[in-house]
Amino acid sequence: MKTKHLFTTLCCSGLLMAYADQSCSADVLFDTEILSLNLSGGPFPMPLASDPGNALGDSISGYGFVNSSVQMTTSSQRTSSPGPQSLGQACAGGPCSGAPVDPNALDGTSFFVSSFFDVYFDLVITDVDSRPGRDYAGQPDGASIQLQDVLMSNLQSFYAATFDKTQESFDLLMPPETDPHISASIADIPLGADINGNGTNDKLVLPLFFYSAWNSGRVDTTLITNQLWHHEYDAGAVLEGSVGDVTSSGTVPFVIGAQLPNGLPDPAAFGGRDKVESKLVNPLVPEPASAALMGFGGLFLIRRRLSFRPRSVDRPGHNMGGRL
Ligand SMILES: [Ca+2]
Ligand SMILES: [Ca+2]
Repeated sequence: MKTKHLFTTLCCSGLLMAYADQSCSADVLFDTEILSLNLSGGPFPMPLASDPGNALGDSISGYGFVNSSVQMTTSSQRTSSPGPQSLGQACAGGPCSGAPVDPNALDGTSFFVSSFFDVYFDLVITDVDSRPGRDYAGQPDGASIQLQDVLMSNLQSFYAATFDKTQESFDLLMPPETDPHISASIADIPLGADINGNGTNDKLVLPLFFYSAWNSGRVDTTLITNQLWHHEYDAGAVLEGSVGDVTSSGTVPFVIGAQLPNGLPDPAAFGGRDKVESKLVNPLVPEPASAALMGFGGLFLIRRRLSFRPRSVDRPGHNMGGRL
């Protein structure tokens, strides 16, 4: 996988020497899924009104701006005909072989973590602009546009974390707010209409999605000890995009959300409470005590099998036409 290859290259190159010594000797791999996004905010000026003559005075290339509220959810959250899941992986150390991990041995180890998600999301963009002429092309005032199953692949974050055997997902997930997930791909969404009236249908392009899990307000839950966790957190995001002819690379820019003075997404502008699931891929090295117990259990099982051998039993799952 392209992203996994990047993990390995980064980890084992001189670029990350501070972490390489420890993290290249072991790896911890998680399968992840964004279970829910509940991002909302606005109003944001969206270039979705038809204004070829610039009657509104501030239109660009025939696209007029309409103040709009925006809601973003994962496509898998839809109650009616849910869309694809938003899956990902997070690799601490590497190369991520999925070899057995021993939480006791790794406790306190510094790792460099690389995380990605392929996000399928739905956007609902609603006209909240009551000014004359500020309506979506061909729509009445107050209309909503729904865009479903938009794919933003390879949303990536790289960050440092320290393995803690007492914490959910060993404290390796989610990244700190200062290391947002950032898109490494472009979502291209045909709108099926010619907004600026130049004879060519238009599309909405989203080249940048910038997504931060806030440090405060995190609630992590263990579902299965050292194997499965849920992470709930406050999030902020910025989506930068443009609207233009399907034949162009986009002409009129827009921004959903806003950046704080330090450059991070402002959750007050476009944010919400989101949830991620993480599942350990590596098998766990058994605790010495439970390993011994398993040994005794195995012996007991063998003794039982030996003692029951003379009896014939029905085995419906392996029925070969008669009694075994
Ligand atoms: Ca309107
Ligand atoms: Ca057009």
